[in-house]
Amino acid sequence: MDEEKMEKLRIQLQQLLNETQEFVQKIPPMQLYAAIGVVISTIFLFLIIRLFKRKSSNTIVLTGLSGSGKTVLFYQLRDGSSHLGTVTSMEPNEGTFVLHSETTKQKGKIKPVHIVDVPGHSRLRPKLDEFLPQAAGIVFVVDAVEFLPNVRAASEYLYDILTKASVVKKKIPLLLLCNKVDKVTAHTKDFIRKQLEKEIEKLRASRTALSSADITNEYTLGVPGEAFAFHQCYNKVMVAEASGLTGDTSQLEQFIREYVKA
Ligand SMILES: Nc1nc2c(ncn2[C@@H]2O[C@H](COP(=O)(O)OP(=O)(O)O)[C@@H](O)[C@H]2O)c(=O)[nH]1
Ligand SMILES: [Mg+2]
Repeated sequence: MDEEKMEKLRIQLQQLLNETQEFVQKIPPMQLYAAIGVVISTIFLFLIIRLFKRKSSNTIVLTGLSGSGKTVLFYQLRDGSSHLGTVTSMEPNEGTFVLHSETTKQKGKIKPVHIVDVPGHSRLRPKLDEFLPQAAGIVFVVDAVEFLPNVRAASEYLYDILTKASVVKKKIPLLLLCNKVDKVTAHTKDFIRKQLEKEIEKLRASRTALSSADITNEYTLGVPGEAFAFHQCYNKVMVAEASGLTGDTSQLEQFIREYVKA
């Protein structure tokens, strides 16, 4: 029975092959060559496009003053837990992983994110220059509760980042992340944005007053004659809220996945 079927199939295949052969022979050779030419050049074009399309970065730099909650956020993104009590702030935490909230989806198909948590400690800031040039996005974490006592320091740090050549030239998007919103005393993100803009405005005035030899910042910020606002930056600056402690990191994850496509 089975052999009979196989034989039938074989004959059918042979017939199909013969018909195809006849068909191809009937096509004028010029047309055939043209068709082959089109196929080959299309393949070629695809290869060239692939070659020139630079491998997009998957690095997200988490930074901000010490105590703002970067390390807790890092663990929350990686493990879905804050690892409270085991957290130290002297070493950069670094890892390449699929976000914890994504692990329930088809894991193999999701592109991992390389996340670097660069401590805000001034001694470690050179670390930032190492990671910024390859960043797909920067997350600047701000403590929304203890915000006012730190506004000056935070603005200085943010100013330095926003005037770095690597950030300006590559237009690396920055997310101002107001963290610890689980506390009722947390300031709103609009308040934080406005205060930071005001502080940066003051910094800008004092820094441009310095003699040009003293200016270490590579680019100037904002529009001359206008009060500073984040929308004047060459790179996109967005504001969002989070709580690393309670695992409320959806806006942060949205930012990450906008710039590191899954
Ligand atoms: N209430 C609250 N506390 C937080 C939150 N995230 C971090 N903290 C606390 O803030 C402190 C500093 O956190 P850490 O992640 O070490 O900050 P880092 O120095 O920026 O890495 C720790 O005591 C955390 O428990 C948060 O979302 N809400
Ligand atoms: Mg830390």
